[in-house]
Amino acid sequence: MNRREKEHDNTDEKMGKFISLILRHHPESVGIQLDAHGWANVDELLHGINVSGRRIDMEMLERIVQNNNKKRYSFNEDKTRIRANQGHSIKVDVQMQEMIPPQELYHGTSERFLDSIKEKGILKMSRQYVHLSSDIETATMVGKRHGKPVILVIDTKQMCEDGYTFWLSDNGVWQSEDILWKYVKEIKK
Ligand code: HQG
Repeated sequence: MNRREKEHDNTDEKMGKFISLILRHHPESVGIQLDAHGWANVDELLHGINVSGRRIDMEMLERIVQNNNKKRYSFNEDKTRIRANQGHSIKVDVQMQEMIPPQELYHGTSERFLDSIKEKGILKMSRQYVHLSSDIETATMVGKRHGKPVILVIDTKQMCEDGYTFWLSDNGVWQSEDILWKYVKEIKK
């Protein structure tokens, strides 16, 4: 990657984070609204971002959607609408698929949250769902965002037997309701 491409990449990454913030948490920050399924109008989004003082065009947005390392966003078929695939705090229904998970999944968190999680369980906190990873490596990355990472191994098999529902987002992130501590079968530090 040459210097110009790197700079590009940097700006795309920053803009991607801003777009996540808009599409998951604060559409009003650029004066737009999402529909019931989390879709934003692409023209309105581009306009709103440009009015906020940042510079974006359709080409940049397409590049961000295409290159995003976690496939965080999707366009509709004619690219007139865009939404985040998961991670919302605002109440939208992105129509995730209900699915039977593998026998165990992983929740990456920080060591400093452990006592509280032991007492109250793994809670959704500000998001719509608890987020679970299908591999330890990804869970470690998630945990690192909050401090010293800890991986909680979740007994999803038992949860399914007990009637819990799981969903898989379009970009492969497992989601559940709050998880009681008794379903944590191992702590990996
Ligand atoms: C913790 C990223 C105290 C929970 C990732 C987590 C993910 C508790 C934090 C997605 C608790 C919430 C979501 C309790 C849970 N007491 N702390 N009882 N229960 N917590 O960011 O799962 O890169 O809302 O363990 O990859 O870290 O943005 O959730 O540490 O998929 O696309 O409270 O965000 O995706 O933090 O991350 P978050 P998360 P993106």
